[in-house]
Amino acid sequence: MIAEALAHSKILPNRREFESLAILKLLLTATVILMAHSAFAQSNSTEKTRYNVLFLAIDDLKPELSCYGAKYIKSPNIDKIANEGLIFERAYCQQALCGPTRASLLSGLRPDSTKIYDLVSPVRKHVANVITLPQYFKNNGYFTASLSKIYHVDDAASWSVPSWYPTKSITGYALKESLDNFITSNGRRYGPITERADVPDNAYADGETAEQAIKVLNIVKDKPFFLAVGFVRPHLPFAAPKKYWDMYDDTKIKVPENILPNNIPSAAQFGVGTGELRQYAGVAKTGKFSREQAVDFIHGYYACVSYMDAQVGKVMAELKRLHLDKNTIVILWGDHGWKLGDYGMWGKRDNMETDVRAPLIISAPSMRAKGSKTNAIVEFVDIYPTLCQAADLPQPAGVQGQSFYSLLNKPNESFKDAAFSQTIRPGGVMGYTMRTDRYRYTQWYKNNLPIAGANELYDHKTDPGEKHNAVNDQSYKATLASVQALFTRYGKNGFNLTPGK
Ligand SMILES: [Ca+2]
Repeated sequence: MIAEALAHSKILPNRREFESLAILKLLLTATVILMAHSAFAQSNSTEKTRYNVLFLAIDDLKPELSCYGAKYIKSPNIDKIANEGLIFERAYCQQALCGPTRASLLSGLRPDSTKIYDLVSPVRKHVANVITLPQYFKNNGYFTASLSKIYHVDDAASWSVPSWYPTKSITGYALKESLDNFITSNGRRYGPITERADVPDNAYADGETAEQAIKVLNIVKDKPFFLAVGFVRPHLPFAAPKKYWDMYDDTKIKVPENILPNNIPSAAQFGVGTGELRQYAGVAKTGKFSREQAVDFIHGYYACVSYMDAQVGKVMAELKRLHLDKNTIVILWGDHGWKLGDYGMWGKRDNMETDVRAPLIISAPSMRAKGSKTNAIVEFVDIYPTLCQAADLPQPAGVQGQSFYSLLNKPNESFKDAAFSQTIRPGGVMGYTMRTDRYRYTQWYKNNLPIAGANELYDHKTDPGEKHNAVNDQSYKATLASVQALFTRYGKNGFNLTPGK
């Protein structure tokens, strides 16, 4: 039965298949886990006590949470993890899109090494023998399991048992009128952009996922585990139970200024990610959104954040009830940022702070900086070696990040002098961006050659919102030269080297 289930896990779902998988109920049933875990327990009975990892992956969560200073957001459960852990104020993903950012984080390789820039390629497409983060834990005697969306395209070799998916579609709705309102766009079916149904939490995927995580914790509690739990809200559509919508008052929601950065190069195709939101039923394909619509979108996003936060809370409560909080490293990360009306845009895929800066919180039993924040620049590619060190495993070979474990004890130390991200555009165009302590510098390339004049410089000291591209300003001439020198030092292809001290 285990073999049969494992055979199923070789299915590598793309985004569309992901939903089909859910429908097929490719469930990691309690029985399967129990059998696999029992066999595992016998073979590891002499293991010393080790730290578990609870790996919470949140889809499209931007760092707009109460613990990040956005006091109007109701995120008490994530705030609680932050109170017992460390908030990374300046954590950067390597590409602001689900597939590439997850493939990069989980492999410890930058996008130019995984060569995964899209939503359909499995992590091993170009690096067949890569040892992924969960696989490394598995190889070191851990029981590893994946619930809901962890990879964008799953990787069976990462897990001790087949991945589990909720029966409710990750893009699902609870109301019949929503299901009756589907439209077809680009060959895919899209429902309404928001839904506020008076339904219990488990009427949507994330509620089901929390329930499954609780079941799994009870099964694996006695042995070292790496449990990856993915929550799919606040990713579109903004569908969440009504009670979470009721936590926010429309009249108090602020809509960001609808102003594009000036002098942005055309190669950037700025805001192209808004196309995702425009696919949903009832959303205009072009033009500006009314203030009323913008408020509705933001309200929906906030409701989804609070709904997801409540599910995180259920899993954390069970971890505590089982006394596993004493020996479990908890990491919560959003896979990239999101423009929630920033610049009048909606979505991801740009090379801006709004897109590549993402939430990252780590709570480890042995850390000293509990309840702190760090301004150190860290990259998602660093998470793999960091978790290995936190769990007292040998440093993995071949990863392109470096462990920032020391920040968990000394959050005021500096770490890297720059973080690097990239984003792809059609026609062989790729933009690389570098964030230093004060500046963001971006250079666009076509077929690996720099596009003349297609670069950007933002000064966070005077322009934290990245509204003014100062690359042609005479007053920034010297700054530009020094920032470009650093960029050149790492090199366009130097993104595959480990930057830092
Ligand atoms: Ca995402």
